[in-house]
Amino acid sequence: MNERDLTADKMADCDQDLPRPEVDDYHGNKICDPYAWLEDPDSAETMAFVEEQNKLTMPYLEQCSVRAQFHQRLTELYDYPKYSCPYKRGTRYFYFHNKGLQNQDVLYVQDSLDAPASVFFDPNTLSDDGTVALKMGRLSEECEYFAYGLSSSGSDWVTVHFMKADDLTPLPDVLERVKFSCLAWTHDAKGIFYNCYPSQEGKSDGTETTCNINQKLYYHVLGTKQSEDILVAEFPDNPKWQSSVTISDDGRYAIMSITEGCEPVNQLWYCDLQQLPSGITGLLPWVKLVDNFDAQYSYITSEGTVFTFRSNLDSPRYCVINIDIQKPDRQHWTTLIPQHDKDVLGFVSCVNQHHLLVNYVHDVKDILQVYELSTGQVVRDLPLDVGTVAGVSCKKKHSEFFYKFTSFTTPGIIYHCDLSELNPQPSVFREVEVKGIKQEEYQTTQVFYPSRDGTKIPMFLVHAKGLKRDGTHPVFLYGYGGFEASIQPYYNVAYLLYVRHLGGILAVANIRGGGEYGLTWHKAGTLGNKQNCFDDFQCAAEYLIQEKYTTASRIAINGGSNGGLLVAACVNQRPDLFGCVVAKVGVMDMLKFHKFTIGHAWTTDYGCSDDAEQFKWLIKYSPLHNLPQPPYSGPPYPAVLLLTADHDDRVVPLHTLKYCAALQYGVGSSHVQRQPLMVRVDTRSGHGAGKPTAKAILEDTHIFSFIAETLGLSWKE
Ligand code: X97
Repeated sequence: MNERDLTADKMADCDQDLPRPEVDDYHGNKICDPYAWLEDPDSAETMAFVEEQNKLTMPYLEQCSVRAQFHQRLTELYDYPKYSCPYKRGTRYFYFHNKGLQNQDVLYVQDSLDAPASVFFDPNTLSDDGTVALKMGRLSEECEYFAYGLSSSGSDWVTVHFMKADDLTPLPDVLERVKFSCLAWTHDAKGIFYNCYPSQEGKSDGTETTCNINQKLYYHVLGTKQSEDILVAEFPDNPKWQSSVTISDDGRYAIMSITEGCEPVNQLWYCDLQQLPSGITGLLPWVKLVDNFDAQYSYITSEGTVFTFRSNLDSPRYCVINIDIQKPDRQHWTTLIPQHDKDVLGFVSCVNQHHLLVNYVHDVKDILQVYELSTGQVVRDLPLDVGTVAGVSCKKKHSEFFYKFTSFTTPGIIYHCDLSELNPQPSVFREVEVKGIKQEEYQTTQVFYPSRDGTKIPMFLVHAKGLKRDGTHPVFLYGYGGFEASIQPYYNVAYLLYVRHLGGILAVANIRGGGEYGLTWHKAGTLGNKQNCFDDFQCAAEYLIQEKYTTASRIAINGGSNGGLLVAACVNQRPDLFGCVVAKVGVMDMLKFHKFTIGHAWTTDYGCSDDAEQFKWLIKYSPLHNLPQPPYSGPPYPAVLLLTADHDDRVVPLHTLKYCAALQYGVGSSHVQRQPLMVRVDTRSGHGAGKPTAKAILEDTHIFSFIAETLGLSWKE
């Protein structure tokens, strides 16, 4: 197909009897956008569309044959106690805990690890339906104050509040218009650095689609009004820049990282707070240690003027470097821990004054070690089972630390270790059990399958022990493939329920675009290479069929956000390869995503249709622009369930709504299409973070009921 044909092919007929047909010109290519009217979330037409869709979808989901059993069993199994690692501030310990079915985790405090715990902050008291969530909680260095963000209905917008940490007295300070923000106390506890956006026209409750640009960095002095906050950094020439401040471990420096979009690169500016004669009073005299976007530098710790960073400078698998800010020229920078031959250096944290807690990722499984800060030499291994370190808590000035291990079949084991002991050994601090699920009945394996270009792709499989490869098993195939995010083993009772009661196999494909093997793996799935993600995912399905786990009609594919794009692009390319598609909060309009909220930040992974060459990449796979036009007579599409929510201001609902309309128009016209093509639009809900437990259980119930119904699965007691 030549380019002209390709474009002509995407020119949806504009003869549809719809209001305000829109045609856009991209570098001389006319692209019709017949459902552009769905971009206004508040128009009567959009509201009617959503209502009509839900009126079809919700009764369908509610009548699925396994729905009641799935909901009851999921509620039962989800009702197990969940804990975070405790962390020490001042002399006390803090940890999050959920008794089982509480909508939001509760923050507890205790005087010592074996003293009774009391509630420190309970978000469940803030709303009846659990839709107000705690986002970012920061105790000041000596534990005088607690600053915390609240977000409503799943929106990215945050309002910051404050309270005294000793007697829980609320303080009157309130910070509004906060989004994608740091929250960093100065060690004197006088105030806090945070980011916010200028006020905008119209509403800002997470249902708007307004572009987020010109974020600024402020210092708020406790006890003053937000209107008096001190602007400490702004970038009027670079509206897409976002900043974030960390205070050095010794409290002396404010270290500012500047990013543009989602690429793992940042500039690095710092300010010596001790050199400010009258404190923080205006734009800070920032010193630019790195003034370009060549690599990423994440602060780990500092000893005097020697700063230690995790970096990908000439190291796609990351390394640890030292920079003495008194000798800032690159020729003086030194490598403390060089990049590993194969494994990716994950997080690094300083503990016990002179140690580093170092994580490596080896074929998608975590490794944890203790290093000497002064030499960069390993001093001990912390043995782990096959899985993931789901959390660590430590502080430079404390000798003890905690880490939490999890896997597809382990809900969570928290270990405690004290490096001040003679021969420190980690011990199990807390282990939770899920009653009703026998871990030993399940088996997790990792396979490596070839993609279209021969690249070996890792994939985890979780299924009943002793499963026969007779090609009959339903599969739930999950992928993400972007933004250098690694999909490591994690615990999810809904998955185990699918395995146990629906006879399924969980398959998690670690496709390119993620960070599983570092920056090279990530870049191999971005920009002009994005098709690699779709090839990797389709090859996962083909491998599972070829190895006689399943057949195409029994494969359900699932992804959210960038993963929603993944599954939607894959079903357009291979409608015959899957039995069911569940796309959550997906990016579906690749020509316009950069125009809404924070979409512009994703051009680092996707490119942008404003650029002629990048337009050509995007038009080839954009889910919205590669749907069939009626009359469609190709292979029927699998069952499709799309999910979005009214307060999703990360990936605005219009992506899913426009895609849904075009899918129903194009594929729904086919005489051979029997499987449903539906959308579920939730209310008082967002992109996913902070979702109350009751909503999460209901959503998973609907997803798995839809899969069971459309793949023809029945409940096994
Ligand atoms: C975002 O869209 C996050 C948007 C805001 N944001 C950036 N850079 C981040 C950030 O633009 O939070 C960042 C954080 C983690 C990972 C990547 C970027 C940042 C801000 C301040 C300081 C440092 C970093 N994200 C993507 C998303 O939600 C994926 C990861 C975060 N998508 C939805 C991508 C496509 C669909």
